[in-house]
Amino acid sequence: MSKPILYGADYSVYVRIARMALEEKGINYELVPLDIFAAEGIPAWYLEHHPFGRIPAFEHDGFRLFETSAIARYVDEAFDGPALQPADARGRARMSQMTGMLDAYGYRAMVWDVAVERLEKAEPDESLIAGGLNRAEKVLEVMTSLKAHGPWLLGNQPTLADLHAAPIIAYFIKAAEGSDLLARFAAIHDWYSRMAARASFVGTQKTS
Ligand SMILES: N[C@@H](CCC(=O)N[C@@H](CS)C(=O)NCC(=O)O)C(=O)O
Repeated sequence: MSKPILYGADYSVYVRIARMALEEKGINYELVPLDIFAAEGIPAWYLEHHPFGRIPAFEHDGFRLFETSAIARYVDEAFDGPALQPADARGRARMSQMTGMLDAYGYRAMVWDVAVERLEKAEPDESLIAGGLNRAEKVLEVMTSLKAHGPWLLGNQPTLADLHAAPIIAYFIKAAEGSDLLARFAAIHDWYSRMAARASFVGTQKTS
């Protein structure tokens, strides 16, 4: 079988989630650079890989996928390496609940409304940041209540839920407000410190 290809950029939270899954499985893959925010726009050929023009997109032996959760699940199930999904139905349901919650309520609030707004805008919109922090607080509360006993979100085994959450939190805490808020949620703060030490996290940091 050929080497899987991931299209994307190292600044992207979602590309990092997919890359962390590939790294955790020990898969040799190719990252084809695709800058979604390039001044010249999205190349037309890429829309055949991702009709909505987002990153990442994935390809393996002619099998194409977009949507990070689908990519991560395929990576886990189609390749050898440590299992990244719980063996039991409730564990897998909890994992999907966590990743779905992060997509629906966490990503925009934490990454765009707080971190990007605070760090990349010449004149940040304070009301957007305040609203984002409110929604982020709720997400952290719910993560705390859903977190199982043990070092990882679902217990003793790292799963796709951990790989989904860590890059979102990493971006969020680039902003001081994000870092301060995370510090108030001890269980998630400690979990994040463990994630930040994993080779898959360290090896997928943005390089430039
Ligand atoms: N639902 C998509 C979300 C992917 C996504 O939003 N990626 C961001 C980068 S982290 C992107 O491509 N943004 C470009 C845009 O919003 O136009 C997935 O799970 O892969």
